[in-house]
Amino acid sequence: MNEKQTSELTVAGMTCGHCVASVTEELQEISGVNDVQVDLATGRVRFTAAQPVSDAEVQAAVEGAGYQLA
Ligand SMILES: [Cu+2]
Repeated sequence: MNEKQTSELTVAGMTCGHCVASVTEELQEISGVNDVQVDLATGRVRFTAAQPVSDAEVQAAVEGAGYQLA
């Protein structure tokens, strides 16, 4: 019923593939989120979600991984 929504954000402080994996994993734990794509060089993160995801959930996930929204 709901259309997939694409979100984009920028995460500060990622330096390697492990950082990318951590952020990806945390975001995927938000219900409805999939297709998380992280560009390490720019910090840009894109994901699609099958249901609305709040900014607070995204921020909590990023911070839970140990990073900050830029
Ligand atoms: Cu790292």
